[in-house]
Amino acid sequence: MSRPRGTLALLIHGGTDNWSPERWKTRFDAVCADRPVFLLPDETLDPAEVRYAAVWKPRPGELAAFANLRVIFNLGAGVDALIADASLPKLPIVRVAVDDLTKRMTEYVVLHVLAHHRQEIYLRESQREKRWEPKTQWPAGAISVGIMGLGNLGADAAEALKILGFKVSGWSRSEKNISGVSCFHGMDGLAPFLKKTNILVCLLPLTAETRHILNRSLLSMLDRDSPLGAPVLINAGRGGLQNEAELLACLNDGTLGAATLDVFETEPLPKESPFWTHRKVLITPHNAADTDPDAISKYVAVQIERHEAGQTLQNVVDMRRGY
Ligand code: NDP
Ligand code: OXD
Repeated sequence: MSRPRGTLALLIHGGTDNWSPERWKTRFDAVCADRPVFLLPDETLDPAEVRYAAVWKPRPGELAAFANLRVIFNLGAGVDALIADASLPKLPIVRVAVDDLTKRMTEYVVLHVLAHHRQEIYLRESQREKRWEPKTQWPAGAISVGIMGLGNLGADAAEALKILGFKVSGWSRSEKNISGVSCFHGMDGLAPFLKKTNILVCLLPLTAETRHILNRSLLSMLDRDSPLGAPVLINAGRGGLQNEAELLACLNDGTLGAATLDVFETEPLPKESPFWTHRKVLITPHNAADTDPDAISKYVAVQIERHEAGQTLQNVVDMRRGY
């Protein structure tokens, strides 16, 4: 006799193209074979039937309605929005850790490190003003890139930057050993890490410990002694990691030479934000690494199969650490 296949409910509140709930439903129907999959809201669904929920930014209280829920699948890597819900059932939360997402983020990090290294802001301005005035170029080996967060995303980006010839270092909570990368960890390791960093890439999760970590005091510690002159910030982690008033002041007074920002405290970034028109800032609309429904629905389906076969779930969030 075949095992009963637990019902999967999809709660997706995205608003952007890749978060189209119908697109996710189509993908989950394809990979969950004979498992019932419901896209909520759906009045035909008895909440007591639901064993699994795959979610993106569910509304506070929404998940508490499923009395027999077993596992929550967050459809992205960052769980900050999900775990902010005080009524969240105390169940395992599985987050996304898939090669597809990792490689997309590495593309983004490489693109923006190279953009700053190869003086793209200056060159685009020159083009607009029809100025043929090249500045001296320097080799990648003259620049130290420091990555905050050496998890799935940070470690992969570090490997790619290393291959391009940058000096690469990284900072994490626990000790790491990555060949060719200078690894620092913990609060004691933060200042020495910053002191050797010219381009700071932030790929940290947003937690109680990391909120507003990108502030004036931290940015002032970055190394200015490189051909870039003033250091550069690339933040593709979460907007809550940056103190935006201090970041803006650092850009205005030269503490920072430039920044690439993919994430903001308020998203979409309000039209009146000074970051939109700042000449030292490159902005992307929180799409450094798109969450791909094909890759991620397959990942969730495999995790559910593992769970039903009595195996351990992978990439379960540690609620004490908050990521
Ligand atoms: P991981 O959990 O794999 O890695 C997180 C890293 O941050 C780990 O190295 C961890 O250290 C480190 N870290 C966490 N807290 C601290 C701390 N207090 N001090 C020092 N280091 C700390 O996450 P991912 O790499 O998968 O993702 C990182 C973040 O990227 C996500 O949480 C999300 O916010 C963001 N993201 C953004 C996207 C975008 O499009 N902009 C897309 C996808 C993700 P340790 O290794 O010791 O645990
Ligand atoms: C994520 C994101 O956390 O897309 O996966 O931001």
